[in-house]
Amino acid sequence: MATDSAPATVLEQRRALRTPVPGPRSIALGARRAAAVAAGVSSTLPVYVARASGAVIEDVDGNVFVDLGSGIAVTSVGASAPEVAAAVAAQALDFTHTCFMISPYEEYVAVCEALARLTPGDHAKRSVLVNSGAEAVENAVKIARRATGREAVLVLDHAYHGRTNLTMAMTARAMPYKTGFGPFAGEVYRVPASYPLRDPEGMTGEQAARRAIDVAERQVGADQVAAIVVEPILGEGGFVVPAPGFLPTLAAWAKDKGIVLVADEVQTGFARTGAMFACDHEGVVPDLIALAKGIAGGLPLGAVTGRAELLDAVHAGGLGGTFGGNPIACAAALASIDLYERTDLVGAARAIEDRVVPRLTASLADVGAVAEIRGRGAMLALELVRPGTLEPDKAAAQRVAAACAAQGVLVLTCGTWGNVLRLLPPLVIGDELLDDALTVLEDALRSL
Ligand code: PLZ
Repeated sequence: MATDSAPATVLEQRRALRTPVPGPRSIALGARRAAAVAAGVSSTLPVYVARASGAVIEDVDGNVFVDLGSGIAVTSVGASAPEVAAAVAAQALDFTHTCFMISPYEEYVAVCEALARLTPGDHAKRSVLVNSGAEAVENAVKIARRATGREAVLVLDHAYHGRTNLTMAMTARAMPYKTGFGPFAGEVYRVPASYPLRDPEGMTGEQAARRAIDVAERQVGADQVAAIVVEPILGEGGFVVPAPGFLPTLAAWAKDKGIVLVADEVQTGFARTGAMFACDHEGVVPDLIALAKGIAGGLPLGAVTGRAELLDAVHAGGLGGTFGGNPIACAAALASIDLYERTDLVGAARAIEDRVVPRLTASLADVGAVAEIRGRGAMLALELVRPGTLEPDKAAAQRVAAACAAQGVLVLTCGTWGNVLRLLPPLVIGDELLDDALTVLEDALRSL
């Protein structure tokens, strides 16, 4: 596989506004969109993209935005990373698809080898490749059920696992993900998460885990449970880092009860949190890990990696899909994984945390709406409340995001109550660009 073709367009890493946001061309495209695209698909910042590179996005009106979203934690290696673009181009010229279930190819095998090497634990591992995060989570549940012969699945409050029928059932928040879309898949049971800002003061991670285990044992029974699925840091639910000890206590309980521990690292995976996987921060070794997003530098790919005896418990033909592990997506993954390792993007994520957290902590100390600045690596968040209370303030988060957008900084929100601003820059963002975006964010928060 050749990766030495011409590099993709590289944009200057600088914010620039040439028109109001959105500009006239984006407005015109918005009108076409309204007549052609389903209303159920919405966009955070309705500017239409012409090009993107590194940590900037240029729209069709020539406005250049600082990207603090990475397409929801996907383009961690940078948008249109030249190495990824070259690998994609080379693979497309070799062959675009055969279907791995029909006639296999080396790229799929090489991605599975890399995942076995990179994911937590040194046990024998196997992987299956799919197209999305939701599909990865669904397959992890299928594997856990087949391997254990049990049916129940435990999930956390505030969880997000996807939009397919099973993963909707596993996702906590009704609006916009579930409302009107039932009936949902059965045998999914929700237990409390660890949410330090909102848990009783002083509650330890172990206590929070015991609270979850108690619900599971009373309402389901440990011997009925195939899997417990956890996001090591809650993603869409608000970038909530559990209290130390929460994950290890759940892991120990799962091990003791023969329950498969599934880490949904779709959002936290691939260097994002300042470790290759978020489980690494607490030395937790999941039995299965669900991956997607950052795995392939922007190409659609997902994976389940885990204990060989679990993956291999599934009968031949029980896992797969037409496009799963598409060769172009695999080539992009191999190029991305090379970048994560060779250019130390784990270190880059830590450096982003070190640059952002002390600065915002100091500069926003007197902004009463900011209840907490939290997160790990380049997965950081600010939870907004009505000053002096813990009452979530969604409107404030939306106002800040809109003010940032108007100034050329793309900031996403999240959280069960929609009141969390999240920062997910590409890990290659330069210091100057990051500082510039933080100034815009600080100004927006100060003028609340
Ligand atoms: N698991 C932890 O974060 C995707 C979805 C945004 P897919 N999160 C962003 C939206 O509104 O659709 C996600 C995740 C975690 C699973 C998924 C699902 O990944 O690739 O979107 O299916």
